[in-house]
Amino acid sequence: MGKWIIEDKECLAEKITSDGNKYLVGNGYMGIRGTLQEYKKEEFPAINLAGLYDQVGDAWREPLNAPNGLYTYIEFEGKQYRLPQHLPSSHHIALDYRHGIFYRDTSWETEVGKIRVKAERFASLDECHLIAMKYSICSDADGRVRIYTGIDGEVWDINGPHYDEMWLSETKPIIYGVGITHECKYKICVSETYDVDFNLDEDIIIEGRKIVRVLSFEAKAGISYDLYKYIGVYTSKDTSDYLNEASRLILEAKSNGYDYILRKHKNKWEEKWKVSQVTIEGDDISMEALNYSIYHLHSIAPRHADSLSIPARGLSGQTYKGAVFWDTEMFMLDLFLFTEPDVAKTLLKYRIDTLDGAKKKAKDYGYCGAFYPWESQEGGYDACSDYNVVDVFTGRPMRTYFKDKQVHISSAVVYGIMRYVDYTGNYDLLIEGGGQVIIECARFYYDLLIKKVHLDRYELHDVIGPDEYHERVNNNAYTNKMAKYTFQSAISVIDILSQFDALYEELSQQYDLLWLKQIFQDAAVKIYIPEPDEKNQVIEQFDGYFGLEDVSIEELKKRMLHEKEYLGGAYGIASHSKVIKQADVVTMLNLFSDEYSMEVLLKNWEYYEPRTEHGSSLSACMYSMLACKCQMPEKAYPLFLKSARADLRESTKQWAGLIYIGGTHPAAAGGAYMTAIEGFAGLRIKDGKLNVNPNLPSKWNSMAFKIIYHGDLYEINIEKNSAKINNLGRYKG
Ligand code: IFM
Repeated sequence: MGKWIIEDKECLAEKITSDGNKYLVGNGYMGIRGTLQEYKKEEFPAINLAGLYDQVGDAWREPLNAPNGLYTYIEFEGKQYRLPQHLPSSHHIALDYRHGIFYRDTSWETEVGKIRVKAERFASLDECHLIAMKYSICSDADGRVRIYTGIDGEVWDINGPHYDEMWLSETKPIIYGVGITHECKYKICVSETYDVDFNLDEDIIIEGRKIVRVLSFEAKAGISYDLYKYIGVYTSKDTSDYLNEASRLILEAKSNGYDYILRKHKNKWEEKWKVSQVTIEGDDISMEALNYSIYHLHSIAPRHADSLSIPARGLSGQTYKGAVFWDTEMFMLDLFLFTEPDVAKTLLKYRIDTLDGAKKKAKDYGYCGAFYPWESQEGGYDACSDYNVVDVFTGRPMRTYFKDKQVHISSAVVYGIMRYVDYTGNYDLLIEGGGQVIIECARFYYDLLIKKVHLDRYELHDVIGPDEYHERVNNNAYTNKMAKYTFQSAISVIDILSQFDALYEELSQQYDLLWLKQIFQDAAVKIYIPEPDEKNQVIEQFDGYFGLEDVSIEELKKRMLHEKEYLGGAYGIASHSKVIKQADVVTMLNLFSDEYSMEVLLKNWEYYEPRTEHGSSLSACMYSMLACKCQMPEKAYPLFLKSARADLRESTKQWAGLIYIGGTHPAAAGGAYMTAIEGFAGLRIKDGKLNVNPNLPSKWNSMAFKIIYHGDLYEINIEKNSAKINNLGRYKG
């Protein structure tokens, strides 16, 4: 089964930020960055919370990091040993990504031999408010050890501090750190208690925003002293009784014991893998990267809520404002749809519950219907700024139009809901508000349509497609096609809902449904969808794209005057060229591949791939999937690995000027999963049945995975020359 472990033995200060992402553990309620126990805010430790945000002053609103209840370091014979200040003689970190457990093992030389710290920790998948840690110390010589352990309320923030106050207190045997947020006055409560089976003296000190226990004992050489820490995280958004709940939880955990809660946590992970593991024979690198990607998605799946989505950087911190983009529906959703439909429903319910925000946004721009936020936060607030990029030459913020013009975001919501209907066979989500979301999105696109008097067709002007380098273009093929898809979806949704009398009646009070069907039908027929060019079969990305300068990416980059200059927008050097940031036409062809000939798919892949910078981690998987559909698995393979290894390679962008923009890349992780399942295995629904059309890369001898479709669990085994789909019966969850 392979090792399911990633590890690192180097101790390099510059890897602190990327390790934080790569070694993340989480359970959907919180993500704990893979940093060390002794790290202070300068080293970016974070217990990042899902779905809670705060704004201080005019800075960007961002998600919250909880007070750090893992905070721990040691002193031996009066001298501190901690990273990054004290160079170790050996250091090893590891992540068991089958079970979401982070390990460290560090030794330092002291005057009388070595002192070694070994630790492991996890965010329980069984109990989302619970973190547990085992911390062991062993020295070569007898000596006085002090363990400093407690809660660090000096939290790392990008745009903080978010806690106006930090209450630190002790009610034996528990210590608490409760932060009160600036904007909504949320109380973020962290409780902590510990257990040891040896004698020690204990003091508690409060210094600034830290509450720390000082645990002292005489250590004997060669004996391992184990400290078990239990940490509870509750917020006033979870319950008004957050303090009692946080206390009850950790006392119960302590009485059950570390091994017991670890076992329960591991069992939960095994349950996930039973359905979601993808087995690849012949290529361990792919198998590791793919399952590691799946691990990341499981770690951030909101199982504790029934209406919550996943931010573009998962739960790895505050970059990208912790906001939800189209990434969730278009890239991450499929894993959950195929292996845990309840989570897929939770993600989509978030869009249903934020419909009012989307309607307000449309209204603010002078349109009807629902225009979803480009960067959605709590309550459907659009966190996207009008000035998303800083001009490196003038230091001035640059006007960007992502928020105003990436209108394709609403169609991503529609796509997600319709996909849920297709794969689950259930109308529950449509009935619970999803139907209305689709109608509102269709109304929005209808309102955006433009008709030139001499043409009997509708157009969409002044938009930004997935390729963000070319702003404010007309007739972006992807956007127009997705708008058409939205009209068609709305028509079928109105038909579906007509089967539910009470709901249909209720909707009829708000809308003239027959008339809407008519106008959507007209729009779906008449909206202009750029066709493949007769000569070369290539679809023009937007009006005028073919007339732009055809310069290679390499040549273009030679023109850069600053290594961090932005290539898109009004003055960007890519804007007037054919160089694009990420898959655009290719994304469209992927989604609608059945409607185009193989020749068109291939010609467009060949045309756009060399012109695509893959400047976004969302890009490679789309090219990879389309390459599979063009029966080019060898071309698909490196692009698949690029996606699957986005968080393993440490080569993703971590800084933009002085702003930390690193974090995990769950859309790339989801894209890797889609590529494996829908690309290499070629899974799709045909005539209401699951179908595979495999195209394995030469290194893969076979591939096996499971899928939930219409409530049944299927096992799919693919060999070089054969494929089997086996129905295992009703999936009981
Ligand atoms: O949603 C993406 C976008 O397509 C490219 N820039 C980053 C966003 C978040 O991942």
